[in-house]
Amino acid sequence: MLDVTARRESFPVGIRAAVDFRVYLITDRELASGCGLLPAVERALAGGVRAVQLREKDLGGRELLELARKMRELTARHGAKLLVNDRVDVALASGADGVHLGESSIPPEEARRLLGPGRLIGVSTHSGEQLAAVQAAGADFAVFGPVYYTPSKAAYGPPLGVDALRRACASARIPVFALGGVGPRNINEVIAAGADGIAMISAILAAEDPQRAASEINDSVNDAISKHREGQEERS
Ligand code: TZP
Repeated sequence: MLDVTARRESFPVGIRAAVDFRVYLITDRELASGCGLLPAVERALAGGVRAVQLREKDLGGRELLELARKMRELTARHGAKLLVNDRVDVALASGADGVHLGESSIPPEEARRLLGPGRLIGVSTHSGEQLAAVQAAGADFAVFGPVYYTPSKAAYGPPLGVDALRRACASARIPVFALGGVGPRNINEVIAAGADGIAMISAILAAEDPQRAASEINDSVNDAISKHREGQEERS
């Protein structure tokens, strides 16, 4: 297995530069803390989040575009990336940095044809095979999960577990973000398993103070990555 530094160096140079975030915040306005979605995201950005996926699947195109434009304004102010779930048209119209595709979305190759080379394509995956397939199809990064039980999405089926994450990361040549029940308690575990970053909804958005939660999670991810790299250097 490649160590984490060698694995990262094996990523295409463009991907290493473009996927420059470690905490990927996914929106769900049903779960946003009392203050509402935009203020909660704004606090998360103030706490250090540098990538947001707008994922409000029940909104029609017009409403989603309106929200995407507001998110674009907020994320740009904080130097953060914005990806729109599933909707390439809304991503383009809002000036987002890219799109996030799921199993029922158009394939990554088609999204790339529409978006061009300069925008990001993230893809949700649930197995090592899917991860290999989306990598071959030109995805810039993958989200893998659910790793743990997640009360927010029991519909995603049983957790895949940390061993599945470890196996998927070991052969991936694009950054992998662990998703599903990921939060302060298990950041060290998913980073030690090889994840390049983490993705989450509730650990930040449903927190009483999304700014503090984001800032603590950001620090923990950075610490976990440094520790993991040091551990690997000592062993080699
Ligand atoms: N896909 C797999 S699990 C999940 C999605 C969108 C939800 C994760 O939510 P949380 O609150 O971070 O566990």
